[in-house]
Amino acid sequence: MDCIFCKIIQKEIPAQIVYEDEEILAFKDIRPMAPVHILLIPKKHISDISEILPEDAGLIGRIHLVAVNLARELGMEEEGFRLVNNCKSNGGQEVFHVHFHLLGGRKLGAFAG
Ligand code: D5M
Repeated sequence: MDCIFCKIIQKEIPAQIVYEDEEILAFKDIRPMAPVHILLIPKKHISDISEILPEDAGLIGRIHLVAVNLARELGMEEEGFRLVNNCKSNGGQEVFHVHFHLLGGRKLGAFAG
């Protein structure tokens, strides 16, 4: 499969991995928009959030739990952070393997897009 994030999961291309379990991977974004910018992905290839199925609900929920745990570990719990998903063209999605951006470490601007 010609998916850059699947290649990161398979360790075919390098990434700065900050968390991994059987079904989730988190790694630093290559183009950081904030002092903390981590991408969280399911190892299962799902092209975008509009493709999730009822059976993916637990997986998507666990990704959010991992994001919050990472935010806590990185000292962002008190001041807060942002967790973002971009979906398809109008949402600004560039990589078609569903992912969540965990952003923080500074005061982020109002989200207008
Ligand atoms: O965001 C896609 C994000 O993926 C964007 O912030 C850059 C990041 N990206 C692309 N390739 C890599 C690699 N190889 N490592 C780490 N991060 C990467 P989107 O929501 O699709 O616009």
